[in-house]
Amino acid sequence: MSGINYSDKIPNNVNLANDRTLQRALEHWQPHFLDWWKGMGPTDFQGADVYLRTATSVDADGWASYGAVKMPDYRWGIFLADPVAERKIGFGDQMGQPVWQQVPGEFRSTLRRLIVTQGDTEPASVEQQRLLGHTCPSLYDLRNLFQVNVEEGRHLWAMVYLLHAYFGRDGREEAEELLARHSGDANKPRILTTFNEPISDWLSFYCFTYFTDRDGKYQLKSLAESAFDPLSRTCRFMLTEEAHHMFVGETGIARVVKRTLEVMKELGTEEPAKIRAAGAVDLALLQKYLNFWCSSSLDLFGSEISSNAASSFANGLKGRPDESQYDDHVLREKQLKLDTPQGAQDVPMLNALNEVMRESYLKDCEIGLKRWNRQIERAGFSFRLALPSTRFRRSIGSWVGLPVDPAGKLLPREEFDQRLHEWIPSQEDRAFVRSLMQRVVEPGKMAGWVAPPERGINNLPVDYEYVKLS
Ligand code: BYC
Repeated sequence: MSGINYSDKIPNNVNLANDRTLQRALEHWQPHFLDWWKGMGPTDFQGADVYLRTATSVDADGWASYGAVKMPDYRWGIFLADPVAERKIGFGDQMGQPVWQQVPGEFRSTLRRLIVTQGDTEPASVEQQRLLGHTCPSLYDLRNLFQVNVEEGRHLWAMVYLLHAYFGRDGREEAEELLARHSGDANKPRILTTFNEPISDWLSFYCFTYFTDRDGKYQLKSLAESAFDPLSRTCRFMLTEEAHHMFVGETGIARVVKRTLEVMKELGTEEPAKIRAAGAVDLALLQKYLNFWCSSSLDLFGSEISSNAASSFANGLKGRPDESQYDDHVLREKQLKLDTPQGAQDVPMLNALNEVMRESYLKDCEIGLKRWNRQIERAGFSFRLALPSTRFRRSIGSWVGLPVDPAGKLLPREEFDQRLHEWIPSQEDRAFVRSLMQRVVEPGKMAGWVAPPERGINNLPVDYEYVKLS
């Protein structure tokens, strides 16, 4: 990459043009990233012109520049939100002291682990979604998928920038490893379980962007509070992009609900078999997908009782989302009552922070549920969608592996095993959903199982040719 105009090729606000160390690290990593994108990114669409937004600066005009781009030519950039003058540490035992512009030696490995864990999820999600383009319900959806994919790629760049700029040789090695682990790979899987689940249909994609990207929002918000200022600024900018990903999920599920309600009205029935026969997703089936992805995403917050979370908070590495909304930012005196299989237990608040975060996440998840249920109510049907209990299907924490139903009730193991597919999709359910996934690529046309969106992207009409297939 020598002789390259860095600002043009790699839009950035980190002075890349004058930073030889960073340039050298990127010269090595960037070709590996492009190989990874071509090998593990969206299959067969590398030559298509996609109507994408690109971040070219962090201000209102530049963070979303729209235009037709071939994905391998996408300009993945490196951006930090503007610095806050004289920013002070906002929580933990060093509260009130100046934030750090460099990594303190004693927190080096913990910070690196947090950044690597965050970074690992970004390419993982692109890998999980790589085949979806073949079964897109419309060009509008196809474009949204690719927008999400290129931005997850940019979020990987954001974390790699931190590794390259602040963690020396081991940071460079970790950056290579981020391209070497692969979602679902038996030998070298991604770090967190949810990111090894296949996303082989669009209903899963909508659920993933609703639930799992929302976990991303909460994790990024908590890292945006960090005393390590470059991490805070990086995450703050990533959050502006994350909003669109959750929009794709929330409106995607709303469009599925809308179409299903139309079919239910046309046929005058709530019977799943008849709705399926008409080529729509019955609401009970949608509920199973919500149960699956919500419970899987709940695991991403870690254990309810966590000494890792306690020390990350006390040391100022990772705060609570929107830390300023709380009164007490040190938490040495507080306790939280936790609901465990052994009964209610008082736990030092510092050790219960994963749970605090999980609870605020769930409140945010409820917003979409309320909207979708309002649609159902207005259509005159009695079915209601709900979030599963936090005890259901847990793979980490005190409820791990216990036979609890989505209402939170502990069942005999045998009954739980027998009834599991009343609550999460069975092979048959998944096969049915896959059968609906027929590719629709005529501008303005939609697959039969999902309603059109209310509006297009960036004020363009819904029938705009968002992806020009080559
Ligand atoms: N799977 O003390 P514990 C996103 C490990 S999504 C496997 O309970 P802790 C995105 C844990 O590492 C946001 N392992 O939890 C969304 C620990 O291992 P060690 C991703 C797990 O450490 C869509 C041990 O179990 N960002 O951005 O307080 C598309 C005990 O852990 C899991 C982050 O996660 C799991 N689910 O918190 C694209 C932020 N959970 O250290 C992108 C960075 C825990 O004993 N990561 N473990 O070997 C963190 O903040 C924390 O590491 C965790 C866990 C929240 C993951």
